[in-house]
Amino acid sequence: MSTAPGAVATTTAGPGVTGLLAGIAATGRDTGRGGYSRALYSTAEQELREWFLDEARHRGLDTETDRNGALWAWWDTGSGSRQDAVVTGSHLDSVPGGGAFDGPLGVASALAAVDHLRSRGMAPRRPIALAVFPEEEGSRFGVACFGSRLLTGAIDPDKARNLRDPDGDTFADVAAAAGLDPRFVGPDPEAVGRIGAFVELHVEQGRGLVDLDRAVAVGSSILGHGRWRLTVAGQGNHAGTTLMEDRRDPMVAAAAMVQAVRDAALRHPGARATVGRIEPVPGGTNVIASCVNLWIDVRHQDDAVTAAVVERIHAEAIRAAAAEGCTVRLNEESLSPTVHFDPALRGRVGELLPDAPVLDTGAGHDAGVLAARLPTAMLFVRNPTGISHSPQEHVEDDDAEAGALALADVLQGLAGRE
Ligand code: HGY
Ligand code: MN
Ligand code: MN
Repeated sequence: MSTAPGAVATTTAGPGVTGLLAGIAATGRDTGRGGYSRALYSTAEQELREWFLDEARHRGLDTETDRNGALWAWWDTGSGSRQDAVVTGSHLDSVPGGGAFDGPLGVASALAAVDHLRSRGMAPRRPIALAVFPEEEGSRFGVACFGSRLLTGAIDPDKARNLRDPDGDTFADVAAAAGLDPRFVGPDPEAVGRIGAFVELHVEQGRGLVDLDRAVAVGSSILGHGRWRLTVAGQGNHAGTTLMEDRRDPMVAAAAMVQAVRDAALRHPGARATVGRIEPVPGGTNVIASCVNLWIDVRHQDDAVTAAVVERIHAEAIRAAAAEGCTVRLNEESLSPTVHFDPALRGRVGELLPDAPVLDTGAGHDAGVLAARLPTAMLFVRNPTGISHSPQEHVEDDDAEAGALALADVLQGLAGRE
């Protein structure tokens, strides 16, 4: 779908990142959990999609939604070519009860950076595109950076079509309801081929910039990370009529596994392992579960250590299941190796932002997936709480605007005329 932009004058005093984010502050608020829940193709996420497309068209950008559901907004050079583009953007979906900035800060900053460049009178010598990648959090279909994996062929399209959300709906059905043709999801070499460089601005999901007392950093690497599901099977039964000695309770085995996940990570300095989601089936207060699913997130700079932690967890899970007369199965759901950003692009970004420190990140990003196919870089903006994937995630207004200015400087340096 491509929508020719309306001819709209841009103003030098754009709304800024703060003004742009204020426009979506009410969208997808989660009154139960706090923060925001903006799952892929939920009403909230669809509203955010429209918000982005409207803001982009308002800036005279040519917008399109690609066959994987990613959004693109083009600032063309007038040559008719869309090759070697400098692309910037992030995601709009969130984790359940997430913060206001994880994803949307990068998208709003891209829009604000266009305003800055327009106010500087810049005419790009390379096309500039703003991009929004769907399902970065993998909160609905379980695969991190799902949209950028589809785009780059890092996930099999059939596997993608058949992924199911917690309600049991397949991605194919959900995507079709959102207007995609699921037959065509999958690698898009033309779209990837148009990108000369991708620069993602993101809220820092830690305290690095707080400790350095700086507003903006340049990214160096992304920690390798993966997600696995443990399925523990026992004997479902009645909570009142089943004596303790007659039980094969998968919830008890799962409790031991949660402990084992933590213990396995502690055996390897720098490793992180988390159980953030556990689902007993059927999930009744007066019901001994027949099965329990628990998802583990394991991360380490060294991919071999990540594998060793998972192996240890699996061995301990088998032991814990057997102790309760249960069985356990481990399934890998997504895995991303540690990514070091393109040295040449990172060096150029560093020249353009000479005062910005360099930070690695323990959080995954679409820039990490795209890095397998093209030069990518990241900018991080200070988060005074250092907390993320939580309503406590925060960015001060001045830092948000500093991030957009830094992004504008990078885009001008990469795509502006000398
Ligand atoms: O999970 C992550 O690291 C990212 O926030 N999606
Ligand atoms: Mn996130
Ligand atoms: Mn993110």
